[in-house]
Amino acid sequence: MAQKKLNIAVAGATGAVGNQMIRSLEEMDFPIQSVVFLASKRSVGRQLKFKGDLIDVQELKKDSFKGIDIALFSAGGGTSETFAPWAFKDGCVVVDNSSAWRMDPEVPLVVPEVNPHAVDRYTQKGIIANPNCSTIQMVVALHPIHQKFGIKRIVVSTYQAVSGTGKKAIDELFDQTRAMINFLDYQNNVYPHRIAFNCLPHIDKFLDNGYTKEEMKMVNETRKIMEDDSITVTATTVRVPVFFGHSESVNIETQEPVSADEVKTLLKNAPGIKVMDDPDQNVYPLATDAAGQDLTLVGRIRQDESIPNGINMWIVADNIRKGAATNTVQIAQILAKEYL
Ligand code: NAP
Ligand code: 12T
Repeated sequence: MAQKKLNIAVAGATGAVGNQMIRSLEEMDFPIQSVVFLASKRSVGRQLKFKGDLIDVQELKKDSFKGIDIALFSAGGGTSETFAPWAFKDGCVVVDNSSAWRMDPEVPLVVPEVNPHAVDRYTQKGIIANPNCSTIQMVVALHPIHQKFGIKRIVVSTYQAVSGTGKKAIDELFDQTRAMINFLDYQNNVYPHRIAFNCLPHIDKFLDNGYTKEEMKMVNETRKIMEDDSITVTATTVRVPVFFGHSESVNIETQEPVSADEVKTLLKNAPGIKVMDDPDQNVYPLATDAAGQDLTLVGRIRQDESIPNGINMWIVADNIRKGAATNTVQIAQILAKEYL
């Protein structure tokens, strides 16, 4: 039977993530009847391309969701908080990219390679949350290891691209880099310090415990997606002068003994992953390999020789694709195929 075609809205369509959502809907051949592109008042009058047609951008309003089956949201946390309940009132399911709803016990938090079954709880609030970008790529790589060897503890440090912060941050890295190499003055507008030729151990707000919100998202979201509160996680999240692609150094301690070769074999056969691990040939995943494609890349897989059951690895993905837009469209695909 042919799949039912759906009416889809993209809220935040003019942003870095929204633009990729539109491209992913096209690339992944989503079953579409109609599309509506929503953004702020500022964008009214703009047009965006979809499958060769030019579509007018409309202002996001409470009544934007009448007749819409699924709305993909990437217009900031406040916008999601305000508008997702209005969408639900009109029978529209929201797949939300912001952090607003992720830890709500009535909202499933889904990575299709890890917990696709959680989608079935979308009926409670009409919202499915898309996890944080750094968390998504980490759990894609760690879930198969957890299933087979049991992960006790995760220690992660991230090297995150500026595109995670949106269009203005992409411009800031570009403008500062150009200013620096021409010995000109530069401005810090998006980040509190210069990001060009620098590393900032600061992503999202600082909390009372000394961690940033981004670091605590990695702790809490990992446990929710892997459905195991016994896993302990500690994170340091760092912004680096890279445009696209988040990289992560990940150390795990497992319950069962595990070798680097076993992990390589396991991950080579796992969904959504490409192992790139041949140090003799200088093969390991780079942000430049990850950018523009949808797989999570894993390399530098090796024994942690400081503990009995430990592994180190390097995990890289396109933060705007698998970290945001692609994962969101994959969730919507599950909804379209199995629930709507
Ligand atoms: P961006 O490039 O700055 O784009 C922001 C988008 O939101 C634009 O389309 C903007 O419309 C729209 N918007 C802002 N305020 C609005 C309002 N009051 N009403 C309607 N639309 C509004 O940012 P981005 O990088 O695409 O990120 C967008 C959001 O996605 C973030 O705030 C975050 O919640 C989420 N995100 C999640 C992840 C993740 O880890 N999964 C990663 C990145 C981003 P205008 O063009 O009209 O201003
Ligand atoms: N501040 O949606 O700046 O949890 O890279 C994702 C990325 C928040 C989020 C970033 C952020 C999120 C960033």
